Order: sequence, then C-alpha cells, then structure tokens
Amino acid sequence: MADRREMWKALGMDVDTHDGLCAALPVAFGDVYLSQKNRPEGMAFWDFVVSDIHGIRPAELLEAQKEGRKVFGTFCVFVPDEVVVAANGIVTGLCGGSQFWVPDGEKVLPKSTCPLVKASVGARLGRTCPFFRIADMYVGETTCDGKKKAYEILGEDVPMYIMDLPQMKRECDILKWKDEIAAFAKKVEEFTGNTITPEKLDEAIRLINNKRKALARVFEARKNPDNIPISGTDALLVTQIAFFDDPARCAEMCNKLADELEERNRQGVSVFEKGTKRIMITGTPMAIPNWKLHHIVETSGAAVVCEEMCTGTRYFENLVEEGLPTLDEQFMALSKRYMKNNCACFTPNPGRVEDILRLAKEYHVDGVIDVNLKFCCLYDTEGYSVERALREAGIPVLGIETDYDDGDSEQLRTRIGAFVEMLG
Ligand code: BJ8
Repeated sequence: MADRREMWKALGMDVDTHDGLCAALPVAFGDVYLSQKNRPEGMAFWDFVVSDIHGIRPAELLEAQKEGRKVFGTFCVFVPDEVVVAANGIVTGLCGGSQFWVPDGEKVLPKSTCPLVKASVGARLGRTCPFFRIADMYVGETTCDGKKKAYEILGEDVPMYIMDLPQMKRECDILKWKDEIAAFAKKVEEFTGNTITPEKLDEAIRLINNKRKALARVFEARKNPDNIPISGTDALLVTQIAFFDDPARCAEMCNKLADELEERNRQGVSVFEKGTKRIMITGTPMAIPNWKLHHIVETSGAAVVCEEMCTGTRYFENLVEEGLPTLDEQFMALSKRYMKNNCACFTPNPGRVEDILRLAKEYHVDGVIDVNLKFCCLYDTEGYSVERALREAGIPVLGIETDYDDGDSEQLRTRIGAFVEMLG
C-alpha cells in the first residue's frame, strides 16, 4: 500500500481521511461478495480489481497521462465515449456510490440533493478519490437539476464541459444531440491536440460496441429461466467496473465470463436453489460501491436477474452503426443510438415502461423492485407510471426509496422479505 500512498499524496489527496475508506471497503466487499457461494471463477478478475480499486486503474491512467493522453471524467451514459477514444483520450466514470463522500458533498449542496450527486461532489472537494483527482476534464450533461447545479460548483475547481441533452425525443432533438456531439468532438480535439478522423471514430465505435456486446452476453446468460449462473450482486459489479476499465480489456473479461456462464447454463450450475424467485430491479443507477439493495434481495431468498438502470441494461443495449464514411454520418449514428436511452429526464418517456415490460418477459422475472435514490424527483415521479404498468401487466412490484446510508437496511430487509414471500 506504501507506493499507493505516495501516488495519492502526489495527486493532492487527503490521504489520512482516505484511509477510512480504504479500511471500510474490504470489510464491505468481504461481507457482500466473498460471502457468496458458488460464484463463477471468472469473478476473480473483478475481485482483484476491487482489492486495489484506488490503485491499479489510477496508476494506469497516470501512466497514460505521462504519454500525453488526456483523461475525461463523466457522470452519465449519455456522454459518448467513442468521441473521446477517437482522439486517443480515456474515459473514466465519476459517479460516487458511497456514503463516505456524502458529508463533504453536503458542505456545499442542499441535504435534499440525491446521494449520487452529493457523493460525487464530496469525492472531488474532499480530495478522497484518485479518479476525481486524475481526470483532466469533467464532462457533464443537462439531465437532472441536481447534476446541473452541482456541475457549476465542480466547474470552479476543475475544467468542466457540459453537453446540452434535449429533454424530448422528436426528430429535431435527435438532430440537436448530433450537433452537441459534433461540438463536443471539437472540444475534445482542442483539449487533446488530436484530430478526430472518420477512420479513428469508426475504430472507436467498434471498440465501444464490442464492450456493449460483451456485457450483453453476460446479461443474455441471465435470461435462462431454469438456471441462474451468476448472482445479481456479481453482475452489478461487472457493470459498475465497466465504467472505469479499459474498454478492450472489459470486453475481453466479460466475454470470458460469458463463456463460463453459458457453460454453467449447459451444465445446470446455478448460484441459487431451483425455484428461487427472479427479481428485476429498475430505477436510479447504482454507482460503485453501492451494493446495498442487491445484497439485501439476495440474502432474503430471491435472486436479481436483471437491472433496468444505467448500471445495467441502459448501459449496453443498442449499438452504434459501424462503417459510416463521414464524421457527419457518424455523429448522427451516435445521436440515434444514445437517444434510444430512456432516462427519466425525458418527457414524455413511454419507452422506459416499454423496456421494463419487455425485460420482465425476457428475463422471466417473478417480481420487480422499483428503486429510487432519495431526492431523485425524476425517477420517483416516473415510478407512478412504471408501477401502474407493471400491475396492469400482472407483474408484482415493490416501490422503494433509499440512499447510501445503512440506517434503513433492516426496514428494507423486512419489506423485501415480505415481498419475496408474497411471490410464493
Ligand atoms: S441517463 S439515470 S446516468 S442522468 S439519481 S443524479 S437523475 S437526481 S443518475 Fe442518470 Fe444519465 Fe439518466 Fe442514467 Fe439526478 Fe436522479 Fe440523482 Fe441521477
């Protein structure tokens, strides 16, 4: 750990406070992950990544910076990684998923801000996360009010670029997002000093598509109605790390894991007993290390088989068209793909309800838990139509609201336990 401390100090981190996180994370990981039985062997890679989560990847990013590459930190699946990669830049996710960072966020934000935003701001201002120190530029987006205002505060401390995401999905909005992507590409070119050519962008599109396809294979294996080859808790970790990892390595490791899961399905090797109830979780994203809900569900007699969220299907569904000859056509293809994401920030947003009903069928779910991060008005409000549609389709649903604090864990366990029992 000694060499990591030097690296963190050089990044200007508050190393003593950060030690608190370093001490707590292995305990939480041990309780949630290493206590699971019969995990796929391929998960050893992700266990290894988490065992040095603030060391391995940050060290790689610093090496890349020495070679002159720029690192872009993002907070939303709408920011097109392809554009950054085409300019030889690197993308890293920056969403905070730990209560550890929330108090520092609350020093500058209202308490009534969602924990994801508070933790993200706290991680930067408290200087307790290397990824937030390393990113040369942050890229925000106009999705929810909490993020928009938080970006103004972050922008006082770090170079910040904001993409203006349309809030509707008309033809003109798709064109507008295409223009936003083109403007972002210009900014990325300026910032990196590298030109984005159609060849480079096509290469980047294929790279990110490959990562999506590999993640999709892992999820495909979870659709088997007779076998559950991986826990939802493990699958969530795979998606969470995908936001930080090198995209080619992510695809390679996910493909290896998918091979193993497919074999497990053939052999009937399941993580859970036959007849375990299959749950889909929908709603707000779960940034690492937010494993709270999956852990509660999977230690309450049920299994999570799908996540309809940005740390789930919304991250990898839909591919960008490949092989287009001009930047203009490529920006349009990117816009079309990204605008298929049904985040609750859009109005109206019927596509999300359609996705949820489709996924419930594809993953053979017995029930749905619609989760909302406290103070996320968008997903909270949309929960009304989501839950109504599920009830009308005869799919049991439980709506819950929570945050990163463990204070409500027992109450959640009671409610989720009763829900699972009700599923019979
Ligand atoms: S595309 S879900 S990643 S915006 S939970 S910060 S919405 S108050 S994270 Fe999101 Fe992009 Fe949409 Fe996905 Fe605001 Fe809600 Fe907090 Fe949220």
